[in-house]
Amino acid sequence: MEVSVALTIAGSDSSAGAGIQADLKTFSALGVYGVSVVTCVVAEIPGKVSRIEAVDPEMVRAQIEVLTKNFPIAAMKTGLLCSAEIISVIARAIIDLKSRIALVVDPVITATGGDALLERSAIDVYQKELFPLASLITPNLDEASQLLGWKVSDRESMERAGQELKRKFGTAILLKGGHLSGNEAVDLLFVDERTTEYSAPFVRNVATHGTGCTYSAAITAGLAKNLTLPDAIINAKKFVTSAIRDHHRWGEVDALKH
Ligand code: PXL
Repeated sequence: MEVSVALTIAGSDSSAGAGIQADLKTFSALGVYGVSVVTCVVAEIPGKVSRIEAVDPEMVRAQIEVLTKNFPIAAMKTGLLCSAEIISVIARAIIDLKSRIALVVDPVITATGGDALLERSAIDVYQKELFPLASLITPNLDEASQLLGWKVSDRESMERAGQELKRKFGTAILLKGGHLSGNEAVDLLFVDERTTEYSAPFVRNVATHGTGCTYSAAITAGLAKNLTLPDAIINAKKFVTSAIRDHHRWGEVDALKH
């Protein structure tokens, strides 16, 4: 049986709820074969980053080269990219694939717990070099606020922000309102002249570490299977909502109590 292949370019999360690990698990759950390019290694548990170490940019380039030459990659995504230099290397390595392979850019800037994951100077390079290659960019409200320089905090400002980001970067924007207060997690897709709303009941009191990674990986899996962008988003929203609802819990580790 032939299986579609998707590529993730992202960081490694030691707790495996986010990053490369979340992406590969999502690809696998959705019947897509995932290949990966590691950009950095993060020692962390949900809510607490203890150390980040970047992979040598030349090693990032080598991983992309060997994969794109040898696998029939049908769609790809980026997650945590760590530094300006790594973003630049990635943009140069994938620029020739732009017309053939859909690229979902999850503009990871901070962890759900608030820890900074990306060098400040890297945000500029993101906008100049990587965003122009994207088929879809998936900021949450914090990331949209950082990209625009003003606070996106409610439904009305989401509408304005989405239009402005779409115009600024010339591509489709999925603005994720999961951090809004209210009973619904509402996301807005801005593509061409249309705005489409995707909503799901908000699940409270759950550690949502890795939700953004899982969502963008599920969209990428849908695109790899040749779904249209709206259909890929509908399926991905269902997948991430059930992943949050059916979350795992684990017991306390004895060592942590001392
Ligand atoms: O959820 C954002 C994220 C992305 N990628 C990696 C991460 C995190 C959050 O901690 O560790 C590798």
